[in-house]
Amino acid sequence: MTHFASYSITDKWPAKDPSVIQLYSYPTPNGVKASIMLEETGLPYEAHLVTLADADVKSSEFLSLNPNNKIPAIIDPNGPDGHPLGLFESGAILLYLAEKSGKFMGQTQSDRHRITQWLMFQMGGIGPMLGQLGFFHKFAGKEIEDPRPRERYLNEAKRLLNVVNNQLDGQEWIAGDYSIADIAIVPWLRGLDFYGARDIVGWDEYANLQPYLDRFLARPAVQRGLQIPSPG
Ligand SMILES: N[C@@H](CCC(=O)N[C@@H](CS)C(=O)NCC(=O)O)C(=O)O
Repeated sequence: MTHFASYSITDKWPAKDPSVIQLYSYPTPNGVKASIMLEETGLPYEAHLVTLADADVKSSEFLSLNPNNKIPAIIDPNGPDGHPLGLFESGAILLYLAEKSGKFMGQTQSDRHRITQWLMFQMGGIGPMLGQLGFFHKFAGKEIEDPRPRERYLNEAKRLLNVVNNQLDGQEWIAGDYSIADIAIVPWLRGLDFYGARDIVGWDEYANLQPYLDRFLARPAVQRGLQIPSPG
């Protein structure tokens, strides 16, 4: 089946080819997880630019797919039950695309669980904590005089970076082979530069982080995915 009748999002962002996966996103650390994964797997898809402006991400059309008003979100016209499947939450999207493509989830059931564990570590830890650090260090939160919120997120960011750094001792990727856990984590490490927060987290003290970021950025699919959808 290739119709999306229940998702009015396609009224505002019409599909040129309704037979392929539709991606609604913006190239932020959460957004590029989905575009990098789509580029890595080679699954056919079409990307739509949804900006973080209320007129896009809070429009009724976008909310028809993600009531949580956040990118990324996808519709697969050929979902597992033969019906279109809409999904939001970047972690859920990564798991789904890994299952659909049979890629980047390791070889064994144990690999699968370990990769899921590190994916959850990103979703519950790295993403929210580094995101809050960005808010209190670079954006509106930096005007708050009380130093405690910034310190709290800074300390938590450092603690989490130390966990990643230790896990990478003696291995190239976070959970064995390259996987969706890396696709989830590394865009957030890259984001520290955008937040101007590399120095305050002591980036250079973590010997394994820059080589990890470089390995990730050396992948052609990653380079392509980081530009999708083009913000114009
Ligand atoms: N847990 C969500 C977080 C997504 C998220 O925070 N998206 C941000 C951009 S990185 C967003 O859409 N913000 C718009 C808004 O909150 O209005 C996921 O991983 O998909």
